[in-house]
Amino acid sequence: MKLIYFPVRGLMEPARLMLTLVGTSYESEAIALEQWDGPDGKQRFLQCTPFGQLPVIQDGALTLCQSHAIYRYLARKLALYGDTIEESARVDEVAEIGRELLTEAGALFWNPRFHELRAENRASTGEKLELLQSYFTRTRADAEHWVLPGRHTMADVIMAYALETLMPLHPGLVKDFPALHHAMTAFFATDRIRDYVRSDRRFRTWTVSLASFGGKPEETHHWTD
Ligand SMILES: N[C@@H](CCC(=O)N[C@@H](CS)C(=O)NCC(=O)O)C(=O)O
Repeated sequence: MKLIYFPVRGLMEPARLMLTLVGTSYESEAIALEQWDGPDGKQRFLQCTPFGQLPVIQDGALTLCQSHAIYRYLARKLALYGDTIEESARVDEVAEIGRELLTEAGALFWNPRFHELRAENRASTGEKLELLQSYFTRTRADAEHWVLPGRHTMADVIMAYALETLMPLHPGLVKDFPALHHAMTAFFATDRIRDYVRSDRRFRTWTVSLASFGGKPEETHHWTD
C-alpha cells in the first residue's frame, strides 16, 4: 500500500497511525511543495481525483482520495471498525467528533488572523472538551477505549490525534480534562505507536510552513518521554 501526501502529518496521519497500530507496512510518497505546481504535482492528481488534492492512497488496483473515505477503508480492512453495524456506527460517531475538532483546528492554523483568534478559540475549545469529557465518561468502553473494551478502533486513533493536535495550539488545555488526556496518552503509548511517534519516521510538522501555525516543529506536538 502506498500513501501519497505532503511531508507533514495533516490529513494523512490517522491513516499512518492505523497502519502502524496493526503492524502493516506501507510505502510513503511525500510530495514537496515545490513539486506541487509541476507535472508531478496537482496535475498528476487531477487525473485520479476530482479536485487534484491529497491525501491519496493506492492499494493494489484501488486509488482512493478523501481522507475520511481513506480512514474508513483502512478501518474496515484492518479490523478497526467494530464487528457489528452498531459498533461501526459508534466508531463513526466518535470519529466524526474527532473530525470536527481537527477541521476546526486546521482552519485556525490556516487563518491569517490566527494570532487574534487563538485566545477566543482556547475558550470555546475548552467548553467543547468539557462536554466531550462528560460524553466520554458516559459512553466509553473503558478508560482507554472510546468504543470497544480492551480494543482499539478508528475512533481511538482519530480522537487521540485530534486531542494531540490541540496540545501545542492551546498548551495545558487537554491536561485539564484528565479522562480525555488519559485515553489519548494511553493510545500514544501503545505498542508500535509508541515507537513510531518517537521515531524520525513521523513527520515533524502538522502542516506546511505557509500556515499561520502548525508548520514548524515547535508548533507541533512531539512525544519524547
Ligand atoms: N476533503 C479533502 C480535502 C483535501 C485537502 O484539502 N487537501 C489539501 C492538503 S490537506 C491539498 O491537497 N491542498 C493542495 C491543493 O488544494 O492544491 C480530504 O479530506 O481529503
